[in-house]
Amino acid sequence: GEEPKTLPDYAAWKERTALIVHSANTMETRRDAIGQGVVTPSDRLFVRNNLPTPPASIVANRDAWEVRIEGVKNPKTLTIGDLKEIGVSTVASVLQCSGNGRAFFPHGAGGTQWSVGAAGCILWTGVPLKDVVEALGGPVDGAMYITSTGGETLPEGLDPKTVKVERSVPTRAMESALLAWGMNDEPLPLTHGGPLRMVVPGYYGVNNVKYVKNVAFTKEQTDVKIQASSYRVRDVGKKGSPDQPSMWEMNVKSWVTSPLTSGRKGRNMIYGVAFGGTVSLDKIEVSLDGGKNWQQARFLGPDLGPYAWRPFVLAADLAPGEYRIVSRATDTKGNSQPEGRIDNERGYGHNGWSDHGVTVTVS
Ligand code: MSS
Repeated sequence: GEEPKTLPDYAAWKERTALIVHSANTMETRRDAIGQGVVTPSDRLFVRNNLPTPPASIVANRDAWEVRIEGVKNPKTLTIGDLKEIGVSTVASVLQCSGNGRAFFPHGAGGTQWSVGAAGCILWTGVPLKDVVEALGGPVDGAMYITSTGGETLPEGLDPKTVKVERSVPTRAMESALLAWGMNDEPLPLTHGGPLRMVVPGYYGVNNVKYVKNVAFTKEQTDVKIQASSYRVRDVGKKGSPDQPSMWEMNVKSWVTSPLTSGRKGRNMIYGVAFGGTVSLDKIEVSLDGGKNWQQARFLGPDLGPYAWRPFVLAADLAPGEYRIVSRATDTKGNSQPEGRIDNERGYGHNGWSDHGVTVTVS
């Protein structure tokens, strides 16, 4: 549809010119606004809400927000004030929507037509989940999943299971998960889940539950729709079901952020971003001829750890002409971006390098 001109109230503080506003619930960073920084400025970060944002009153007294921890030896309700006494850590991680890149699928995958901008690299500050769990006696025997519940008030008249934002991730995520109250060195904005958010570094956006009010160690995955049938990778035309892969660990990915359409003959600096999900990066290559020849590009700025993205740059001396510029990241386990995409009903997890390329005219 037509692009709405204004930002919704709850996101009015965002930098309008840096965003494509798809709807009142979905905004992505423009490709030319991603920049060359190691961290995405908060006012440029994409937004994706499945439900109306809770009222601002929930961030009026942040330290009083309560989260219930269950499925541990000593279940307990803790305030953010309590959490702050248990421990604190800061982790850089990429927040990326499962459907980032959906716009490139030719079958017209349903949902927001995200290009590359439903992603950003954020500094999250909070308490390591494993410290909280340890303080409460550890997980109950047989716990397989960490199940987090969002704090939205559910719309009336609907089956809660069809609308509730509740996500289960495997307990292996406990090593890096964080209950975060800070984002980019500021109190976590309501727009991004304040006062408290579950952060699962290297996992797709949906697992990073905002306004988290309940965290449970469970034997089974939750049976709510957003877990059981949504965010499942399946063939085009198939319905979602619990036996299909869930959108958990992100795959290795990169894209060029500049130039996007035109350049001047001579030296051009080609910029982009790359990340490996839960695995750190080994290298990033750039091709100026649509993938026939590759050159190794150089990472730019400090390495903020395995879950962060790395801006990259390649200096290229270009004669007038047309260039198909693509990038391909490889992680330290040897996983590389594929050339193509894996078609799937909802257009999830696209990391193919070909579709993410840009055609640049140099004159
Ligand atoms: N949480 C809650 N609570 N709610 C909602 O809705 N969403 C998801 C996550 N979390 C939600 C939550 C998603 S889906 C995403 S991406 C993310 O979040 C986003 O974020 P920001 O902050 O950006 O908005 Mo896809 O995979």
